[in-house]
Amino acid sequence: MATLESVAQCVITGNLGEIKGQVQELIDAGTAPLDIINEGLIGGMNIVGPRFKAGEMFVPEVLMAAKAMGAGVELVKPLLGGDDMPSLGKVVLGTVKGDLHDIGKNLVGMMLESTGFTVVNVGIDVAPEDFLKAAKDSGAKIVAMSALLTTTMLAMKETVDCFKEAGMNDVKLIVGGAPVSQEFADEIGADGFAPDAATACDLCKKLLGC
Ligand code: B1M
Repeated sequence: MATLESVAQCVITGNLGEIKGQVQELIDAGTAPLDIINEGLIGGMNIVGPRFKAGEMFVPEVLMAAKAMGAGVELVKPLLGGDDMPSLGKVVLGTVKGDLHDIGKNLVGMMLESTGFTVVNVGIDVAPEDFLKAAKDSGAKIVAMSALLTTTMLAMKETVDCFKEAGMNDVKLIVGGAPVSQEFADEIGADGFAPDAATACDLCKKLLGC
C-alpha cells in the first residue's frame, strides 16, 4: 500500500518505475495533493540533498531522484490551483558566457525546483546582458551563475558589474562550479558561493529568508 513515506522512498531511490503508481494510489485514496508534494516528494528530496552533500550519493543517483520526483510532481500538479503550487521564489540560472558545460548547472536547477523554487533556466553561454534581461523579465531576486572553466569565471565578474551598473542591487548574485570558490565570489563582489547543488538550495533559502 502506498504511503507518503513510500513515495519519499521512491524519490530517494530514484524509482521511476514505481513512483507514478504510488502517487496515483495516494491521489485515489484522497490524500491532499499538497501533502503528497511536501511530505512525500519534497520529503524524499530533503533526504537526497544532504546525502549528496555528504558524498553518500552520486550524480547519477541524484539525477534519477530528480527524475522520479518530476514524474510524481507531474501527476499532482493538475490537482493544484496555480496559486497553491508552493514556490519559495524565482531563481534565474545559467552557465556564463563562453562556457558550454551544463550538467552541474542542470543538477542545481533540478534540486532548486525540487526544493520549491521556480527556476528560470536561461541555458549555457549566457551573456551578462541576458542574465540582466532574464532577471528583469522574471522579477527573480536571485541569479545563479555556473562556470566550469577558469577562463569563463571572468564572465561572472562581468555579470556582477553589469547588474551593478544597471542599479539592480536588490538581486542577489550567486556563483558556483568546479573552479569557483568563496574567495573568488568575495573578490568579484558576488552575494554568495555554493560548492554543490544541495548547498545552492540552502544558500537561496538563506538569501530569501525562507
Ligand atoms: Co569540459 N572541461 N571542456 N567538457 N569537462 C572540464 C571542466 C575540465 C576540468 C576537464 C579537464 O581538463 N580536466 C576542463 C577545464 C579546465 C579549467 O579550465 N580548469 C575542461 C575543458 C578544458 C573543456 C574544453 C575547453 C575542452 C576542449 O574543447 N579543449 C571544452 C570547453 C567548451 C566550452 O565550454 N566552451 C570542454 C567541453 C566539454 C564537453 C562539451 C565535452 C562536456 C560538457 C557537456 C555538458 O556539460 N553538457 C565536458 C565535460 C563533461 C567535462 C567534465 C569531464 C565533467 C564536468 C561535469 O559535468 N561534472 C570536466 C572534468 C571534471 O570535472 N571531472 C570538464 C559533473 C557536474 C555534476 O559537476 O559541473 O562541477 P559540476 O557541478 C557541481 C558543482 O560544481 C556545483 O553543483 C554541481 C553539483 O554538485 N555547481 C554549482 C555547478 N554550477 C553551479 C552553480 C551554482 C552553484 C553550484 O550557482 C550558485
